[in-house]
Amino acid sequence: MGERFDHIVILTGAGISAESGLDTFRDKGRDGGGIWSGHAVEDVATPDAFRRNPTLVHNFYNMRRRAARAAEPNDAHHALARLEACYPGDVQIITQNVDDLHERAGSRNLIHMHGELRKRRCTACGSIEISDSDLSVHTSCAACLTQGSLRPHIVWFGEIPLDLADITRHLDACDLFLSIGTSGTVYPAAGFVDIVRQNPDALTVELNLEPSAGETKFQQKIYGKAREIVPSYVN
Ligand code: BV8
Repeated sequence: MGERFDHIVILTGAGISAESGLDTFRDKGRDGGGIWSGHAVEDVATPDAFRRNPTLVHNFYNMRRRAARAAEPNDAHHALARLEACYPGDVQIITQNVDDLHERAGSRNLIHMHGELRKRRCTACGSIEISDSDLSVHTSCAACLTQGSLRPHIVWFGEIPLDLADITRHLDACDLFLSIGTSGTVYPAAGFVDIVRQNPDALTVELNLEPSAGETKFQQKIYGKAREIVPSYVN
């Protein structure tokens, strides 16, 4: 990155974790590209699916929580953590991912706009707990002891993403916007680049395996595997 920026905002998606072995949503992953045991992610990651079949949805997230725990951050995660530690300007990551690979690589300025696999929320008392254990309809809330009231602290389709006001403040102040490993298919995240482009002095860059749905909105585009193109771009 030749020139000097004051506020770097980095949006990450499932593609940055792909080389850590975590399936993406829409690629031809091990489970056939966004399909989980015969269910489209959009059909499992919804409040209605949870109401209809909580055990199916718990199992979906239990499987992904175990996979995330077994995965390791890759060179792309480490490059972003180094950038935050060493760069003279502000570096803020906004991730759509629910794994904790950015944290485990050392990133601290991090917003999980779609929640986190390691957190569960009680629908009875609202408390949020951190735990790596499986969730089921028999699990009790540690705070209010209600059985079966816990749900993954994950933003499902049709639910409002977390920390949007904070995110908008970062996007308004941003002079470099990097979009890494996302297909640009889910809103409002896919529309963040439009907010940044309202500032004519901001530079927008897409780093992805292939052009995303929003590729024409970016001034610069770099295609390849995140663990190769991200370290070479940010170092
Ligand atoms: C909202 C957590 C209102 C869950 C996720 C009808 C009804 C209700 C809503 C809607 C509707 N129609 C449209 C909507 C809006 C909806 C939406 O956008 N739907 C889409 C399908 C059209 N959005 C919502 O519902 C959102 N909420 O709208 O609320 C509102 C909003 C604002 C203010 C007030 C009210 C909530 C959406 C959140 C859903 N939860 N995740 C979970 O993880 O289980 S979404 C999930 O998919 C991700 O979090 C991410 O956001 C999204 C896209 O995934 P990506 O990360 O991009 O991954 P993908 O597989 O798609 O792409 C991977 C990319 O990586 C590819 O481009 C690939 O080329 C690249 N790649 C692969 N390997 C590599 C690589 N790149 C580099 N290196 C590699 N090695």
